Amino acid sequence: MKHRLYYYPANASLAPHILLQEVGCDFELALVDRKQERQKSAEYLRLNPNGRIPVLVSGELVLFESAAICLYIADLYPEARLAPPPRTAARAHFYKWLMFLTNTVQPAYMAFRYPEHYTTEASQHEGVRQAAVAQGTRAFRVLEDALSQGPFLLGADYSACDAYLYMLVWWAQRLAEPPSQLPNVRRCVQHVAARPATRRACEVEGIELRFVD
Ligand SMILES: N[C@@H](CCC(=O)N[C@@H](CS)C(=O)NCC(=O)O)C(=O)O
Repeated sequence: MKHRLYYYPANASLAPHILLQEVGCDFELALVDRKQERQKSAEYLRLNPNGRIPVLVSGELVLFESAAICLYIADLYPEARLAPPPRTAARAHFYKWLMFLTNTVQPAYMAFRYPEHYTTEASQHEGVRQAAVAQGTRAFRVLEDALSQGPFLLGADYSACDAYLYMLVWWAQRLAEPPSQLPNVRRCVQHVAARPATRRACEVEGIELRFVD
């Protein structure tokens, strides 16, 4: 089955893109030009009524939410071992980390990056930003501890969670004290950056392959 990933460079499409590269399946990328606000076009809103990137189209299936797309790819290509087998403790931890990344870390970053979405008062933007940074810092401390054995979130085995973490840490380079300064987080994203699939995804998107050293 051929997949089509609607993307914009370095957006929330990056983690699903890395995973499509990992599994080596037949897929194509469709650029959603954010500069032209194409994510709000009637055509795109039919795919994702939220007007957000990414969307994956696989035959009849139209899927939004980056983490859901990652889970779908991991399940569709079990031979790529992007997730532990279902009904195991490792699989439960895999769910936990992916949900933590998408429910806690990603919204904190979004509040830092787009405080105007979290308050109607321009005078409160800085406060929203500071609270978001504090929340992100707490979350990354939890990840840093979890990565103490490492190098990946599930220990020795790479999984879709690590691609997701790579995307978030890539974004977070904008912070004054980015999480890539945390030694275990850095080791993890370095391992992800060293994977040919990550290199290809960054190359194709025309974005920097971060954390190569
Ligand atoms: N929870 C969604 C969030 C997606 C999201 O925020 N996408 C951003 C790009 S990183 C976007 O499309 N922003 C454009 C907009 O909001 O108009 C996901 O993970 O898929």
